Amino acid sequence: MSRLLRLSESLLKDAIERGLIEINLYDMRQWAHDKHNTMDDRPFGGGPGMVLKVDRVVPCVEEVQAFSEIPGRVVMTTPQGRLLTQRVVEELAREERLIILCGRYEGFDQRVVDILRPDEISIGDYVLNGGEVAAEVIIDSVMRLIPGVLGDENSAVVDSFSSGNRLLEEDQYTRPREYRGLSVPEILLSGDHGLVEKWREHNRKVKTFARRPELLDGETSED
Ligand code: 6GU
Repeated sequence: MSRLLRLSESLLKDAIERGLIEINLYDMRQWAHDKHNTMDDRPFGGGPGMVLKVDRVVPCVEEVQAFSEIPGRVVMTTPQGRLLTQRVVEELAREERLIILCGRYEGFDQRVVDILRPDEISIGDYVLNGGEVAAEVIIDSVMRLIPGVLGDENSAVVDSFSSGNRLLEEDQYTRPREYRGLSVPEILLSGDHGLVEKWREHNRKVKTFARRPELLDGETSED
């Protein structure tokens, strides 16, 4: 539950207090009505690990959906899901309500997917112990696109990876002008805004070409 505390930090806390977003956390174990609160069981066919039970998870999600008139889009965090990109984040941010289902250690019985038809999402090609971190990543990235959440309405628009911007951000500098023999590029001190913008654009392109050339290919598989 300590993860929940992170949700109350800064930007998110502020957005909640201002009524811009609402976040509720539910423990699926509350829907396990047997005396041991069993949520998972051994997989049919054998093998390691445990499987989250369909007759626990489905009633839980359906009940949570019924708490509001808007059933909400069900998102499931899973390494088998489609990759979370800014495009996907923008798509999720358009939803009125999201229900993020996250498993821990174990996977879900396939019938959870068959019944709830969740939007299965992975946050990257690496292994996490549980979906909570992934859920937090989803919340963080989606939240900042909700109008009013960020102080500056424009700041989300110019970010790297927002729609229409497939370049990495340029190098940034502030005072001092020189530190350990490293100087700030002269152009940034010139006061010539046109020249500064040209430098930034060039810097973004060079940086993107060096680090993430695939971003310059234009249309990618997720477009
Ligand atoms: Cl969404 N969940 C888990 N458990 N591992 C992951 C992931 C999600 N995305 C990448 N690895």
